Amino acid sequence: MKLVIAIVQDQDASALIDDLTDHEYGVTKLASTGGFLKSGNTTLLIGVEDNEIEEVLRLIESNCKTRDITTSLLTVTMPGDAYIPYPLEVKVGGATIFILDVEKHIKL
Ligand code: 2BA
Repeated sequence: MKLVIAIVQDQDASALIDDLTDHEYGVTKLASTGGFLKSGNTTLLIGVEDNEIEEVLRLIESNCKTRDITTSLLTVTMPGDAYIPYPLEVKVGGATIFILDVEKHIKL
């Protein structure tokens, strides 16, 4: 068994969860925050059998889009110690995925 940890954008989470649930995968949604942009994203925990990984990856790929996000995280220092926000464009997503081996799965 594997645990899929998928970090996705909030905008994609709902449709992805519906799609996973329709295909009878169990999923847990966690509210998370990206370290770089310091903005909200969604982390999904999905426990699956080894032979289901490919289908789960396909569902994630079909629901998660790559988006260009413009942020003003970068600042330029000006004379007199003034900081001017400088727009920075980053591509976010579709999804950041980790797949872990599960030693044991217990339901009590
Ligand atoms: P954030 O950390 O907020 O990163 C958002 C986007 O900013 C990233 O998109 C990437 O395009 C850019 N970015 C991140 N760190 C950067 C840096 N040091 N310099 C320049 N640009 C940078 P994604 O790669 O699609 O990542 C989306 C979210 O997935 C991340 O949000 C973070 O929450 C998570 N993530 C990505 N890689 C991870 C990792 N190795 N471990 C844990 N979480 C990760």
